[in-house]
Amino acid sequence: MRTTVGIIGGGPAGLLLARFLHRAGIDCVVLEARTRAYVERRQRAGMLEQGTVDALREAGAAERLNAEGLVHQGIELRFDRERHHIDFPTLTGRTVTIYAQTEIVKDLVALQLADGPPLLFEAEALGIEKPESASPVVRFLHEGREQTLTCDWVVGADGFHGISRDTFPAAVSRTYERGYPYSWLGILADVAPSCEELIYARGRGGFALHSMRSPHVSRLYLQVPNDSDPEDWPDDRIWDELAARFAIDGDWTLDRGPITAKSVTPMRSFVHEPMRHGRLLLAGDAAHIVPPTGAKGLNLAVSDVRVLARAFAELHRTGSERLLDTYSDTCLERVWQATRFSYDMTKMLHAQPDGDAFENRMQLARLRRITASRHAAAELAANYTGLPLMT
Ligand code: RFL
Ligand code: PHB
Repeated sequence: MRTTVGIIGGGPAGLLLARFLHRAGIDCVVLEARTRAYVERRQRAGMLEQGTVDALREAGAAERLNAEGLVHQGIELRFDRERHHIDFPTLTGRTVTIYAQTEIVKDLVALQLADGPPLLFEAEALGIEKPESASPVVRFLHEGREQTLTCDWVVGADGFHGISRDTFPAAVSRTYERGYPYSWLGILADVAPSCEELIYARGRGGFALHSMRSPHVSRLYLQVPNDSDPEDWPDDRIWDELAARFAIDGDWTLDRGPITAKSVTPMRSFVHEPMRHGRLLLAGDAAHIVPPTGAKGLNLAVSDVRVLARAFAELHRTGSERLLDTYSDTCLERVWQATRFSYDMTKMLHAQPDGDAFENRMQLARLRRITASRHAAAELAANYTGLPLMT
């Protein structure tokens, strides 16, 4: 097989890039290791920046998002049994939209299979040969045999555990990493959300987040120690702990319902530099991951893809590689800003396992500043709703 752009990974980054390329008249092939059912069911992100919504519209993939996405005007911060509303339109003129990653993936897969370039499921990339040459080759396993895809360019959109990043020679790779001493226990529940907007709570026992998937389905997260076993968290224990962490002085109750999914996710910050080597370009989680407290992972994957799609379109139109040459630097500017914001939000809202009294005071002082100062609130709102693309 031969194509112009070989895309490894059929997550949001790879699928959205394929849509953009298809619309620009550039041919590509997407290789996805898992089955369609698996990628459409993987529970992950839910909060979309305005720029992400705009990108999905530009790609012609927003029909259901336009009808079903829930537009939110802000978030609520809870601490010290108080609630504080951060109003995005007043502070930034922007809003955010709740629409599940599972639904974005379903929409993109359906479009791709209907009229897009090839998308192969159960096609696992094994290696990328000659990324420095004009014709890199992807070796992959499909229908029981090893096959090859010869490309002009290869995009590694194969997530944090993919193979693309490891193709960079050690001499050119620089990695930056930070672990955190806590994880998130995430649940999906068949119950109407108990709030209109997302609630980020710094409770006594630790962090909790109330999000949602639809007017009938709630998505909630609880800070738990690393290596926690979901089996140790029967449903009643989860609801009791969530209720305690969201508790405020005044009227508010957390409605409970049947829990339909439960999983534990560790938290990590990771950045790989550069994002390009020869004719191999990384996009999304393959190059960088952030703890989910700032809701930035999917949004960063989408902004990488916007920059990349523009660069390929310019190459196709004019023959210039100028935007491909600046791709890595352009994306990394934004990646580091999102990494900083995710780190700050994580540090501000999670209980320190060692109960550091000084750190606790620092967290409260930061939260008090945000709720007391319009400038401090505007800074949070600008980052949360998404910094502009730096092109
Ligand atoms: P993905 O989604 O991991 O997709 C990569 C795809 O590549 C495939 N693959 C391979 N295919 C072929 N050959 C190989 N050798 C392959 N190796 C891997 C995989 O099967 C997969 O289909 O990466 P992508 O596209 O870069 O997208 C990134 C996002 O998924 C991720 O950043 C977000 O989910 C992060 N995230 C959030 N981001 C937000 O912007 N807002 C949120 O509210 C938000 N909440 C979250 C999150 C992530 C979470 N978890 C589980 C880590 C909440 C959670 C709990
Ligand atoms: C989600 O809805 O899954 C979600 C929302 C906001 C976050 C993280 C996850 O910060």
